[in-house]
Amino acid sequence: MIGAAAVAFLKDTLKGEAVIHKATRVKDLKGLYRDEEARAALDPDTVLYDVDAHLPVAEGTEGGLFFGITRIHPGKIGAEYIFTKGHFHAKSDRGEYYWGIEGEGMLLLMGRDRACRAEVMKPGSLHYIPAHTAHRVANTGSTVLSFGAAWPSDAGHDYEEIFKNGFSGRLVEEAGKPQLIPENQ
Ligand code: M6P
Ligand code: ZN
Repeated sequence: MIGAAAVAFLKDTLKGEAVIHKATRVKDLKGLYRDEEARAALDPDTVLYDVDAHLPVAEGTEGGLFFGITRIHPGKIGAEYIFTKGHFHAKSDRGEYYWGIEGEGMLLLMGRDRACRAEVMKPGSLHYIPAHTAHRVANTGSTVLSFGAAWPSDAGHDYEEIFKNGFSGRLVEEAGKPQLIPENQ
């Protein structure tokens, strides 16, 4: 039997069967920005980034894969570029791929030892996220940053650790350029 694919992947959107859409708003990022006052002053319902994800199996299924497209709005909260919450995987030994589609950004990678590094994201850049490594993306450009992701369906998300201890590096604008500033290393 020959059939049409159940999902369409068009540049930076996904449409079709088993595709979910999730928006993350100012109120979901409480305590994560260096300048909490600046965050709290914004409309809590403003969307900062959103994700289309193809989840063909139930979350937690061993041996499956998930695929997502994330779009992050440009801008800063205080001096810090708008970013994703960031997470370790709940099953910490699971890795992930990210790749740049449109716009400019930086991927922050932090190991369990809290050593932090950043990789430049741009259209066509491919990023391997090793196991046991927290990952967060910041939009350092002036247009929407979109990136793809593929991860194991049993990886899960551990946000708790990030809400508790944060990342050990922050991407802030200094003299008009992104700088990686160490924090709580
Ligand atoms: C990528 C994947 C998803 C993740 C999303 C947003 O699409 O890594 O698993 O949910 O980015 O990132 P976060 O969950 O850290 O807000
Ligand atoms: Zn992940």
